[in-house]
Amino acid sequence: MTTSTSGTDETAVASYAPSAEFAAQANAGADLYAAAENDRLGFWAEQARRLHWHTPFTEVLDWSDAPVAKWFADGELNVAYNCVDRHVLDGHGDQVAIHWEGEPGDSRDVTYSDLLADVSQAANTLTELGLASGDRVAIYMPMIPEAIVSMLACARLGLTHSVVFAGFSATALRSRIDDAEAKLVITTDGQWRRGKPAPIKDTVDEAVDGAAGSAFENAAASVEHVLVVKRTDSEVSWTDGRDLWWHETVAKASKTHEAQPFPAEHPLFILYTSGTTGKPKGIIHTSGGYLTQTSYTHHNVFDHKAGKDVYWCTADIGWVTGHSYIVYGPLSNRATQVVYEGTPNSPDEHRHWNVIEKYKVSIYYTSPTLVRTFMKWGKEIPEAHDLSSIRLLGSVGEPINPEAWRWFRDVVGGGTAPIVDTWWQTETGAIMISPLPGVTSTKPGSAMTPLPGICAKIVDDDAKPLGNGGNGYLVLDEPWPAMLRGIWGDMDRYKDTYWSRYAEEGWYFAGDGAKYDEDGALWVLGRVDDVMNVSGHRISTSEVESALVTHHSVAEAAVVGAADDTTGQGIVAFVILRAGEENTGDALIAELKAQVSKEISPIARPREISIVPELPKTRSGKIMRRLLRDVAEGRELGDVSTLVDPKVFEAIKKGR
Ligand code: 6R9
Repeated sequence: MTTSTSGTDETAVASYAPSAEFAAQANAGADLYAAAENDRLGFWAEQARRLHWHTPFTEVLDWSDAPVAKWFADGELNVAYNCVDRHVLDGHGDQVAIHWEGEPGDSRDVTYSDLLADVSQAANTLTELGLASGDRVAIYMPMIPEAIVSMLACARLGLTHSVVFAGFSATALRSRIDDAEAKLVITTDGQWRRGKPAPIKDTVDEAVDGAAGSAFENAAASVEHVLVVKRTDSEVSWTDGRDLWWHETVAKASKTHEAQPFPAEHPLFILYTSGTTGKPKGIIHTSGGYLTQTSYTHHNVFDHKAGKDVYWCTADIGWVTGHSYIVYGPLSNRATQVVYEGTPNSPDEHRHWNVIEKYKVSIYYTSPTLVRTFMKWGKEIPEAHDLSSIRLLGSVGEPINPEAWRWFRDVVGGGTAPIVDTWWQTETGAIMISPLPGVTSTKPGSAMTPLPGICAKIVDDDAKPLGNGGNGYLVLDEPWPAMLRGIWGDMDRYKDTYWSRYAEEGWYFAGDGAKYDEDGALWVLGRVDDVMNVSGHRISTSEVESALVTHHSVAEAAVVGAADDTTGQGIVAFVILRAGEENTGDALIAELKAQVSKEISPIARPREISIVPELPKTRSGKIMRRLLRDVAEGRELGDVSTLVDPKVFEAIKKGR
């Protein structure tokens, strides 16, 4: 329902109020903001009591060792017990935890009782292998239930997992194994990708063995065992004594295991951020605070109702979104969720909509880049399906342009589903800025407001807080339960990266630009290095991209600031056309430039626009603007190793 139009600048947009019907049944009401404001730490203590504590905490926050926080430090809990055992003990063992869809069309339902048996078996095996609390385990697996079981088995034993996205190279895997000194690697023989098995164990062998002349000459010193799930029945090479089959070990172990409590600050996982330069950063998360905030946000932001909703987060467990919103948040809330192994166009572009119809998915959480891909494929595809089960949509990963937001709501959400645009980071561990779906009137493209209990500010270079209309840097000015506790093995880098910019104030520097519009809604504008400066005007790449995709011919756009003698930076855009749209060359380019002038202002008019068939993306779906900047400035390309398909550049250069 469109209720109001506000403002006169480029963010002048209609806002969408929650329907009375949705608001009446929502988990979270406006009182949540008041409660958190009134007594922030008391509020978090109450949220922490969503969990089962073996030893209740008496202390909420200890910030005396800032910037390393301790939350609920004298409490003890077991994360896996909270995600599995207690639901079974509460009588919900027969509820489906995971509706798993394999890419080739096989499927499996895993109930909470099944999950408890599986996690217990894995925990017993890991114990037999000599692993003990505090040891690190690398997980390099496709999206199969055993990946989730492995994470939970580690959590159960106090082992710290490091999940490495299964699309990463042997070199990337090895550097993460070495950095964390992992004793065990859990993997599969292969994975299904677009109807074909692709090897995985081979990559693990290459990483763990090393070889003369490769990036790593010697075998990984820390790795004692490699545990292998059979998924594709592919031929693999085998190292006796080191390698073990899951079906010969885990599947034969005892199905009972008693979970022991661990202190709230026990490390739960390390997750390496896809750093584009330098050594990857191993972001450390701990147990009690992390589980509190993932559980709280999953319940309130997604309005999740245990036993009723069918939830689907389309992320991969190799990313933080998979950790927090496939594994820990949803399972702590006794969700029934879909886990899908493959790509969205396998066997065809109907796959997601078929899955939604099959399981009657009610909450669907995905990324703007996937929404834009669906737009490119055409709305006839989702329109051929009954998507009426969907009652809430979520977006994460980058700013969602208003055009994609409206398409998502209209075509996928039946014109009524609220959209939660959730801003957060690997470092924040859980959602920080987002609408509450029964409370907030949302504006397409804005993440709106910090959640109850979360404090954020937009400030300028001199730490001056900005008001409505202000455009500056996003900082988090109070500690939060799921915050990172450091960078593995490099606390100086932790302090330097996040806490040195506003050291005096003691604020966390998020690295994102943001602004408040005249109604006080918060717009995340993208990484600070994605904010261009043209003739002294700060213009965000995502704003120009949004303007471009409002043109009916454009499916997706990426914008970079390229060095310009006169204006400092000039705006260079790369656009992909929608299927069936004709490329009329100069005429179309002139139209697109005019469109941006009209939507934003003539100062945002791109200097150059290239029509290209693809955009370079990382495996997590982020556009690599750094590389586009290289193209725009006529430089040799930088490091392309994190790209899905390095060959896209041949096509991009032809388009120029
Ligand atoms: C969860 C995740 C973090 C960076 C973050 C920001 C961008 C994420 C966003 C968003 C605008 C949103 N980002 N969500 N920007 N609106 N709703 O994506 O973590 O991979 O660490 O990336 O992603 O730039 O700083 P991560």
